[in-house]
Amino acid sequence: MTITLFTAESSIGWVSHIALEESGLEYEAKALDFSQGQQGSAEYLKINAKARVPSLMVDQGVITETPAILTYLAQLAPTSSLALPENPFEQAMINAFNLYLCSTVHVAHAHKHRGTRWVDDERALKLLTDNVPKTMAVCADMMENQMVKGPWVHGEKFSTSDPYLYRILTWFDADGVDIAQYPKLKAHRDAMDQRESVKAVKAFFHHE
Ligand SMILES: N[C@@H](CCC(=O)N[C@@H](CS)C(=O)NCC(=O)O)C(=O)O
Repeated sequence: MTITLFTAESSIGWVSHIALEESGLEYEAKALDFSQGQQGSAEYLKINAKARVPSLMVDQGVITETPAILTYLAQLAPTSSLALPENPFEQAMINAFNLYLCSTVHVAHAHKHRGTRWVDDERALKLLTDNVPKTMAVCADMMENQMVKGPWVHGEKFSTSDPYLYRILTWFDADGVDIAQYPKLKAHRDAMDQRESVKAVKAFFHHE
């Protein structure tokens, strides 16, 4: 099977990219240039009409939405670090965490640069942006105190939640959240930085 990931440098596409590296599957990554508006090009809209990344193109079609891509990759690579637990409750915990990141934390972050998705009034836009350090800190508190077990999100076993949390944590500094206030989250980001999968994605984008 041919697997192609459409991603972009400053995007949530990193999560699927790191997961592909963890999976051991063969794939190709293609980076869109947001500064050129390539996500809205006629060619890309045929792949993903939502004009967003990531999109994962496989033989059967195109998968969008990070949690869906992660579950798919975990099922394709059952002997990798992404492997889903057999226990349905443990699977639900992974889904619940990934969906919290998708529906709440990523959306809180998007208020910083993508506020025009919701409002066009200048003052309303400024209020949305100004609120980002506060709303992201609420999410950080929730993850630190209620969700992340450590060393990985769900405890001793790595899962798809770990690349996802990592990407969100890389946004903390720019979002005005001091990660030093969150020991478990800080340790998680540091541990992920040591993984070969993360180093490979950084190298792809010529980071560090
Ligand atoms: N819910 C989607 C969100 C995808 C998304 O919002 N991607 C952003 C990058 S972080 C994007 O493609 N933005 C392009 C734009 O807004 O024009 C997912 O989790 O995959």
